[in-house]
Amino acid sequence: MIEHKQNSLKKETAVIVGVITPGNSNIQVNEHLDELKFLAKTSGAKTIKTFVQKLSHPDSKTFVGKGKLLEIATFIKQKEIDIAIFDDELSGSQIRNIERVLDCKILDRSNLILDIFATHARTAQSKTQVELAQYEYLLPRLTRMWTHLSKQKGGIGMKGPGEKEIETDRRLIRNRISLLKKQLQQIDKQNTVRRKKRGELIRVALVGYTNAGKSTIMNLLSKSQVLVQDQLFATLDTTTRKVVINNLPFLMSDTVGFIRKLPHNLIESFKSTLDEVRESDILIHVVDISNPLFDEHITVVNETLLELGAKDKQILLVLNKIDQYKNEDSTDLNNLDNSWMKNAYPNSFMISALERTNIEEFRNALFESVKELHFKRYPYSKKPVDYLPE
Ligand SMILES: Nc1nc2c(ncn2[C@@H]2O[C@H](COP(=O)(O)OP(=O)(O)OP(=O)(O)O)[C@@H](O)[C@H]2O)c(=O)[nH]1
Ligand SMILES: [Mg+2]
Repeated sequence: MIEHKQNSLKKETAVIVGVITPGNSNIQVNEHLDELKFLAKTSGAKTIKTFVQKLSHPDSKTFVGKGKLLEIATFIKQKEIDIAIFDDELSGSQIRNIERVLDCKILDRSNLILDIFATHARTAQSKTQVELAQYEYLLPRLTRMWTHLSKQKGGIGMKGPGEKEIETDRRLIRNRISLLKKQLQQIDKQNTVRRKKRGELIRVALVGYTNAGKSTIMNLLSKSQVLVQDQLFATLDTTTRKVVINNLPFLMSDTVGFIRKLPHNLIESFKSTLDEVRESDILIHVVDISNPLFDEHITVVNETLLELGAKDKQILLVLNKIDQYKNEDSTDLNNLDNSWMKNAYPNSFMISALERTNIEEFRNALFESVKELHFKRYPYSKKPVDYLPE
């Protein structure tokens, strides 16, 4: 795997840089930057200061304007900051221009996401997928990174960038990319065989924005012990467990979370991990309702599902973390059925997976959905009466 992982970011200090464009409110931008801070924290970096600038669009050469960049440079020099993190994917030339002024490590949102994925990957499949996404991200930006790569390959040993060496590295990367793609195809084949062997059970997948509580719900319903952490992308590999409600068995999968501006090549390379989502019968879309941008999160998840070709499934919407809901709009928390959230999402379930609030109601609804589908698909299996609650 490409080596710029958690260790390299440990205890490093960072500043965060974002722009407020006409379509976005200050509140929205601040939330986006808080999320970037959370990504930085998950990678092991400590954010010291956030810089924002109002612009009609990010500057094509330096992302923010020249004056702003100089202001950031002064701060970085004074405080000996290690990294400047930008809230958008930067082009190779933007990185070079910015680096010249700031004289520190420049990372963008995609870098951080790739970094976290690299650190959290556990299986051969996810490790291969992350490496593929990293190289695809690197390829168009190679002019800056080439020295690092030539070191990794050993032998080239050049001191400064030259087109010939960059071309050699490009070729090496392209070869590596095609090898990784072949390896992934092989892993996919094995996984498809494994999935087919599972037999005729209804399949349910937990999907949602990262950190929404998918794994917590998985553990609650399937009595398993998947990793739960207050971190972004704690889950990368899909876990599938058999769940039995009222004697009716079905399969439940916990999957990788989504995020806004998820690098496109990550979605591409994680498509096979997300086969479970594509092939499942019912999706449980888990939302962290305590996040002020939960509406936007729902949209991001729906768009990602669309991109994966999994939007037309039966979806149970679960508004989680009601215990932490910030009651700024005076919602009556004892009468959530009359709340604006319930009006906006009438078919949703409001729960707290942590405090186990309304879990039974949700479990019953899930049971009804699975049962209905089960008998539609297997009309001659056991009679419905066998699955009545005990
Ligand atoms: N307050 C509160 N916290 C919750 C609730 N459900 C989950 N959490 C916390 O939210 C954090 C993320 O939970 P996870 O279950 O790991 O979330 P996830 O959706 O699987 O996240 P990723 O795998 O990282 O995408 C953990 O710290 C959980 O303890 C809830 O109902 N209320
Ligand atoms: Mg998880």
